[in-house]
Amino acid sequence: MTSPMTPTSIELRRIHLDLVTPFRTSFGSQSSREILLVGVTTADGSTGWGECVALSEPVYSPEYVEGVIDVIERFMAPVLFGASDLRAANVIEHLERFKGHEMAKAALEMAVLDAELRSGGATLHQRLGASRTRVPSGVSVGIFSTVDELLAAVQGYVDEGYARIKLKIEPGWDLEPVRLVRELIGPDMGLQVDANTAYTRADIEHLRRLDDFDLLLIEQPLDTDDLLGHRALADAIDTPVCLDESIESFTQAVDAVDLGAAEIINIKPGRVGGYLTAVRIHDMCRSRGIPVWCGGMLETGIGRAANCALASLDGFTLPGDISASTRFYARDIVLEPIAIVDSHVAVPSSPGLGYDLDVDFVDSITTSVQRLTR
Ligand code: OSB
Ligand code: MG
Repeated sequence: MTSPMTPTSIELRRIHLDLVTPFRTSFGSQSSREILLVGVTTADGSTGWGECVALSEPVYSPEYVEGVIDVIERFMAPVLFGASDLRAANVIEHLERFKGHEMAKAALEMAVLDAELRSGGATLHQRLGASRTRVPSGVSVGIFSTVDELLAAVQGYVDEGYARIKLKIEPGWDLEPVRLVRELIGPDMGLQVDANTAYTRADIEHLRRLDDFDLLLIEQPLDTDDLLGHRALADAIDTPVCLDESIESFTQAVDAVDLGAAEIINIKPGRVGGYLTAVRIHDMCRSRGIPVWCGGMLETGIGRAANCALASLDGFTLPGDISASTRFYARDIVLEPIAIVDSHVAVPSSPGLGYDLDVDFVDSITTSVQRLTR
């Protein structure tokens, strides 16, 4: 049992990173990433960092960077400063009064978890009780203006050693690109698609044509709140239906499985309110035979290291969106960038979430800092 801590300051640090190449999805195109880092320092002097997965705009989920800063500053930080028994395991409980804002809560829990693990000299991997020491690395490939550009990009990722490919799709960019990529990578490589809610129930017959390409899954084709639509789709097609945006809590995960709306779940710790809730969803899915995999949100090495530890749990039976740092960034903010060796990423073995910050580089890309104190 770890000893409780008293948080004395919380730092909200916004950084800006350019992407190595624009990333286009059905909800938009981005060429840079604004990321909120949340640092929690405790009375014993230890500091932990969390990486908030919120995007700059509320186009993937309702949360966005500026809103996260506001809700933490106005509501969440004061509650944590008032806590004398703070542990990673009760951060979510302390913040329970506040509805939603899972990404803000997750970032705070993540920072406290990092501080707790560091002061106890333990790794996240040990804390979660995971056994594997490396995880297969999948890559998420955006939408391009031409199929030639797409095929060149996919070939590049295959050459880098990625274990599976995920293609972003939308109406007008689905059957043909998927067919050509399947042809390019051959029948044995894992291939899946992600629509980020771009389709409607009227597209079920169309989406059934994806069954020809032996996909591992189709991720979030319909609206976030359309669980029954996903159930209808799952009944109509052979490709397994996987939910991402729809799952924002443990209860929603249980309901989606009960309803037959989720045959597979993409677990993103930031989206469900943290790593500890992510583990609960993993355990539930494992006991019910629902495969899970770890999603990504264009994280820096902080989130990537932690995702890697999470994905080393036994129920993560499908490759995650756990790519190398170089997939999105020329230079990562951690001293040891995440790299692919033999199609896998190694689970970090240093205390805490498993990274060491490149402090000077972080300073050089910081666009704003707020330091909240007790
Ligand atoms: O839907 O999985 C998604 C990135 C931002 C927001 C949503 C998604 C994604 C990705 C990128 O697909 C995954 C990654 O970080 O590798
Ligand atoms: Mg997705």
